[in-house]
Amino acid sequence: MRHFSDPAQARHAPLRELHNGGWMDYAECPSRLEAMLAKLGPGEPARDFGLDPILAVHDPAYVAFLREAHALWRAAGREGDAMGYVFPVVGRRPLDLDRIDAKIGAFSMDASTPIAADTWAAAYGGAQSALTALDAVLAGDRAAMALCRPPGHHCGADYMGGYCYLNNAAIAARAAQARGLRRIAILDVDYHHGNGTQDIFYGDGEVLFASIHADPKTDFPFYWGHADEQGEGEGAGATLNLPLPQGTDWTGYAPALATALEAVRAHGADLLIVSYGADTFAEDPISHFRLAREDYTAMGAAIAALDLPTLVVMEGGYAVNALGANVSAFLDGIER
Ligand code: Q9C
Ligand code: ZN
Repeated sequence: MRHFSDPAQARHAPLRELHNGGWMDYAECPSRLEAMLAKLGPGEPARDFGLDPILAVHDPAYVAFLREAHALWRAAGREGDAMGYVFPVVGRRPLDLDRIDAKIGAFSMDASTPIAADTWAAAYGGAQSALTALDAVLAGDRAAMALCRPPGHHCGADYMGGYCYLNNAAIAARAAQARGLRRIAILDVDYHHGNGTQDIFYGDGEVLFASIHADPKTDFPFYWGHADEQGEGEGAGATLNLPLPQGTDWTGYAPALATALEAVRAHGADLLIVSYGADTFAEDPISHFRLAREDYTAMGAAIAALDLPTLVVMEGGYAVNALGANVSAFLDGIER
């Protein structure tokens, strides 16, 4: 299977994140990309499809903010990474506020998504990787992988969060629709619920969002991903959340996967987009499932049995030393 990435994706390098009230090294680190490339080989470079496919998902004011945030931070006399500390939980509205701290809060859902000097370049490169891999699938490849980093599934149309700035899976889904594919399924197997992707397609009956993730009662992002969230309006029934308890291993995971795959089949999708996270791995440092490497091959094979054109988009996975092998195991399964 061909894979795609952009060298700019390695330039996003926040130093630290707020974790349970203290500072820790930033888990979503540049060496994640290096680790995948070391195992999978250099792959192919992303081509530049421009801003339009990004703006088909994300609010222009949010994109403008992402592009200027770090410069505004520096202009305010700050050092290091731009981070917010005030969030308009109630009454968020388009106030025209100039102070960088006000802008960050308005465009974020958490304080664990810092903006460093090259964050925009990396996020932009990752989105282009997703679009390039999509192009390979639309040109006839049965499957292709975008080694996106930073990841995308936590950010919505106008907010960042959970290490995510641009929603690569959503951008690819909308681009596929612009090229004539109507019915699309997004299967999210990252450890965390893909709240941003869910938000973007919540009222859209053409795009199924099915997610298997740690129960948000115990895990980030807490406020999304509960089983009773099933879509609204035209999208009613086109969101499927399958939360699982901490400690879940393949025995508990496989039935949920079968349920999700049955929903994808029933949706009648022309294209499958997989938001793949390797943070379900037993040794992941910030997560609490117990999948083993060979489980990723079984997961890939079960997905491949759908026999749908498949775009795989990288999300999380923080056991960096195991990341390349875990991604590779998953792709082996898809290629069976
Ligand atoms: N200790 C993805 O896997 N953690 N994002 C917040 C808490 C955020 C994970 C800090 C985890 C986000 C794409
Ligand atoms: Zn995750």
